[in-house]
Amino acid sequence: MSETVSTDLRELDALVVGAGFSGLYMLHRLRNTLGMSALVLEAADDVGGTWYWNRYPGARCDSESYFYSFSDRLSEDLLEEWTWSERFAGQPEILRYLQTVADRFDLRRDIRFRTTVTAASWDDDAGRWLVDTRDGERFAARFLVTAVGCLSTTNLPEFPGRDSFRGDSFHTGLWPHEGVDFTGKRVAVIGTGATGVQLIPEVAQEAAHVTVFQRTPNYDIAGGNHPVTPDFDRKIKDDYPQIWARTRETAFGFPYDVADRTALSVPEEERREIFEEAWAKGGFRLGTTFNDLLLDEDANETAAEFLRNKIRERVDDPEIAEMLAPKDHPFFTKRPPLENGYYETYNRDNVTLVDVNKSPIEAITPAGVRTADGEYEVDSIVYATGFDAMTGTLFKLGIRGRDGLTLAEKWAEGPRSYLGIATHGFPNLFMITGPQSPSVLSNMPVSIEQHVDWVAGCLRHLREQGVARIEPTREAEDGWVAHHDEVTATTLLPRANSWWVGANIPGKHRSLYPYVGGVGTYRGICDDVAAKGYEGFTLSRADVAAA
Ligand code: N01
Repeated sequence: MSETVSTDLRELDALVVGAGFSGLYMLHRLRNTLGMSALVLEAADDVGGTWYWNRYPGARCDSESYFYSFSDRLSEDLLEEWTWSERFAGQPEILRYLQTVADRFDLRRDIRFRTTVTAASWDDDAGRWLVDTRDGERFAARFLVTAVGCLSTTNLPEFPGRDSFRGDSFHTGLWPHEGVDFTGKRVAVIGTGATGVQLIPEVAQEAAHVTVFQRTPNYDIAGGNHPVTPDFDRKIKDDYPQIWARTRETAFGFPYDVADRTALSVPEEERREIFEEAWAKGGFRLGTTFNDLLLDEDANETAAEFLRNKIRERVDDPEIAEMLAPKDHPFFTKRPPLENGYYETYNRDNVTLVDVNKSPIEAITPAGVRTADGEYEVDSIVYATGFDAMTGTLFKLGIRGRDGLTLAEKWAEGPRSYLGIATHGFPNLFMITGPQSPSVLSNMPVSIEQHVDWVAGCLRHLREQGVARIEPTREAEDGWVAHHDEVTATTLLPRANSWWVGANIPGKHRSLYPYVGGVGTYRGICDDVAAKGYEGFTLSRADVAAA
């Protein structure tokens, strides 16, 4: 395949937006496997995506490092050579890993850094995408792949007076590279999701005082982080073929599956022991102890109460413990944070918890944060307020399809996709971990690899068949959306005001954005679509498309 460069328009086989896990692996497949001309456009000045931007204190992955990485699909040698230092690796180590991948596979030469995409329009006559950047550059490519991550557009709530604050403010998703010294400072932290829960214990050790503004308490699960021993590392490396095989078949992309038993089928004492055992192991295993925790309210309540009691055991002040113990939503209907010493942080003299559900934040003032109960004077504010997830960044790309409609317009009433990977009206567009795919309800690298490999297989098929255009049919898309909604309705997930359903962004359409049917099941569906010659897609040959 060819690449031609003219003075004002660079023509490629494929353009990829984003150089995190998805974009790096996509580029590797496009260029190194398929021999296509490909370019990645990346807003940052280095690779890493999420792990480039989220440098806040305590940032680490919540999946165990040994399976939060590329699998043998990328390189068996790299798996053997790379050794993680901690059970849950910190941000600097994961960023180093992604930089290593970029260097090892010589990816940087086809990544354009400091390049923000502002528009992408389908040119139906020429059968290509025209992509514009903030600096006025334009690129053309037959295929456009979004690899923008699911959590890459920050959510900064519009508190009245936000810009009047005299001190320093930070969003965790745009953390300064040089770090922040909170020594001796009075710090407000707004938000207690997975990010706040990682950050708060770290800042509390440094700051003079931390005031935490909590709107909804979460069911935080013990992380149980610890260094990786050489024995454990060797064992994992020896087991890798089985580990990866398991991650591809299980519900959440972890190498362990959900136990095949319901919570209430087990006597109370035995159930508690099962929870205790999972708790002691740490990480998301607690969510896999019974197969109906996400389906049945009574079953769910057993896990919820177990976790509330853990909070009560660890927090000295019973009133604060009750403030931290969630009662308004079932367990795992919001993403449970993993914590390492989070609850004990509230036993410190220099930490105050404020319930902004009871007395909401009314304004940010020059001196700090004002709630209905009074003003909290601080030197710094940390916004751990999350992201406009899954669609925020896709919409910002200004993607305009065949009929001139933007993706934001098409999805005004919620995402409509086929398999979460493509959408009718937008030919030759692939979305890595797009809405209505397992994405954020799974171990991300596993789902990323599955999508990238599926797209690469599809592009190979198109080339072999002389196909110039691929687009899902409206019927296939309607079918997928109906299936997605049907599976969603069997679960408790719609019950919570989570970012999974878009509830954190005022005005955002409420629906479950990721697909909850399970990683293994989903993979089977995608493979089946491919095996049937990309069933549900319209494939047009070059001569037909041009006619
Ligand atoms: O964001 P969040 P996050 N007034 O949206 C609160 C992933 N992650 O950055 O719950 C007051 O979860 C909001 O309150 P509420 C992971 O998938 C992964 O923490 O909406 N409060 C909540 O407490 C995670 O789920 C890792 O009522 C307001 C907080 O801000 C996702 O990223 C590590 C508010 C936002 O929590 C997002 O987590 C960390 C307002 N107006 C994160 N607006 C890894 O393991 C929002 N809040 C890789």
